[in-house]
Amino acid sequence: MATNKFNFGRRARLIRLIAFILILIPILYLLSTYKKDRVFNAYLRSSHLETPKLVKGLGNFEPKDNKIQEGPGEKGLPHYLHQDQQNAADQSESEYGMNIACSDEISLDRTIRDTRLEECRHWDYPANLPSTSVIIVFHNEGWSVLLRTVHSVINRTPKHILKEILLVDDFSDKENLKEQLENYLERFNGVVRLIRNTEREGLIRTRSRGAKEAIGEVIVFLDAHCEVNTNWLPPLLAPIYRDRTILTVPIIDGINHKNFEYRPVYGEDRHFRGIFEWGMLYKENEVPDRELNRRQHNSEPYKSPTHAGGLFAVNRNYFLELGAYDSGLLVWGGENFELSFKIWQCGGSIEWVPCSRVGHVYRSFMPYNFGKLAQKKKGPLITINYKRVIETWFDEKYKEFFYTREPMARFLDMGDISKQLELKEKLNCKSFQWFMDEVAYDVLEKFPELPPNLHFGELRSVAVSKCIDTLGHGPPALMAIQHCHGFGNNQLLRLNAKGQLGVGERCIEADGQGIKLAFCRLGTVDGPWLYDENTHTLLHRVHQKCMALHPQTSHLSLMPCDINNAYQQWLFKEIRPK
Ligand code: LR7
Ligand code: MN
Repeated sequence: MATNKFNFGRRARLIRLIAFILILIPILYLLSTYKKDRVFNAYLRSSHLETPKLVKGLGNFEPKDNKIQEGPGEKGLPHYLHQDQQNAADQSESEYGMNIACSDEISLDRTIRDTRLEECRHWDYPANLPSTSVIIVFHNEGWSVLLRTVHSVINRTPKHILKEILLVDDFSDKENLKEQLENYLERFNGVVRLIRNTEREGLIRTRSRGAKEAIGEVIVFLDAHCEVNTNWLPPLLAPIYRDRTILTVPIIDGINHKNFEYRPVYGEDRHFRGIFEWGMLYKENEVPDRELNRRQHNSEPYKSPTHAGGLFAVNRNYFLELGAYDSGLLVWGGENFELSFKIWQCGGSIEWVPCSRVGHVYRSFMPYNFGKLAQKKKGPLITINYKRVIETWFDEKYKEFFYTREPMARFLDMGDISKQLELKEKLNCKSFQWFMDEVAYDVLEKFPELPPNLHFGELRSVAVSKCIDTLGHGPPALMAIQHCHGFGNNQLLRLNAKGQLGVGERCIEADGQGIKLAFCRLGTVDGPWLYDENTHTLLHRVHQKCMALHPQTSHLSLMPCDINNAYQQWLFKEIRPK
């Protein structure tokens, strides 16, 4: 019995031991493989993360191997066509504003240079980032450029975050964007969705439509000629994950419209942010120290007053709660300001994200017209858009700066903005002054408040009854004299109370060669000119000479003043939009 008992006890222990080992083996095996799996480890590290964390090794979403490929345009290098392809190149450039013939020879999956700061490779981001719809609106884009945008997103975005790519066709009429495009997209197994407008809506309304149709929690807008860079999306999503009222903007690299070279617009570690001048031209300015120093690491996001407009991420519901874009804005322009002012003044914020980089093709010119929407309007559409935006979001004082810089805008019909004002009221939005003081404090440094205009309109020579004209040239260029057309534009001059004579955002100055279009000195609003309303002469106070027209050559220059000489007499004639 005793032996039996002993035997039984020993056997039971043995069985327990074997069972224990049997259970342990798979556990040990699993642990050893998990150890090898960096993604799982990273997941363990970061699933609890609320905010990104700088780590020693590679960040959790970094690609493990960098693809090496050979071929035209690989690594983002420029690609040059052969001499005998010049015709095709020229033709596509005049059709699309970019060299599609060159793009056609470059792989849709080409590699590009990683242009990020080195530090960017070492951030862990929260693992459960919000699902994302990438929305790309397009009107008559070149095939290979549009599809390279799609391919780059597919290739460089973690699958589990990318809910869909939503293509919204704004009534293109190019043949290859019809059935051929639908067939091509089938290979993406439903990840890429295509919807089409039944009439031309312009990019602004088309984006709002895309936002409504999207199914992701976050929406990211891209122009239809972009290439996203390594690990571009997680850093854009991380701030939104923390706070749904943050709109994030990637740093935009340039893709050359002739040879498709991919390269950063600015040097490596200087940070820029979006501002504006008083005619509402978009500008970029080095980020003030006050903002930079708020951060711990140089690759962290920083706040920006505004952004270029095309590329950004935002929580979809938040965007829709803000009314998406003002639907009264037509086709192109100003929507970036509308959204920026709205977000900032109504409690949200905008961050630029150095670790997210996206390339964009800057075209040589705009290859499309504004369609029927523009024909219904009197005056330039973009200025009408700006007027809607400033009338909604600016305080009275700042509205005056806009009208001083764009005198004809006062007379433009901007339509009804009561819905926008209601929204501003409802959301209890702050004043523009608050925005200028707390967010856009670098704007007034660059573009000080504008003294009122003493005169604006065309400047007509008494002697020949023709007008001063820039001929559309950029500075530095000689000013010319032309038949007066009454539309303003290159003939719309203004003289302010501090003696600055300007056309658009440029200034008119004089030197030994003649009367010239020049860059206004940054941060100043004064100038040398004095107009005498009795003698109609324009005195240059520094040179103590007057603006004169040469009777034979029509050259404009400074001459010793002679108030009785009709070639030195000038009349400002106010003009109205036609
Ligand atoms: O009627 C149109 N319908 C469209 O769908 C006109 C255009 N589009 C599409 C077009 O195919 C493209 O995909 O809309 C997108 C933007 O149009 P672009 O590329 O002609 O605009 P852009 O790059 O010249 O201009 C910038 O300013 C615009 C103002 O309304 C938009 O905000 C653009 O998105 C914006 N682009 C960028 O911010 C990229 C960086 C450029 C800079 C600085
Ligand atoms: Mn663009």
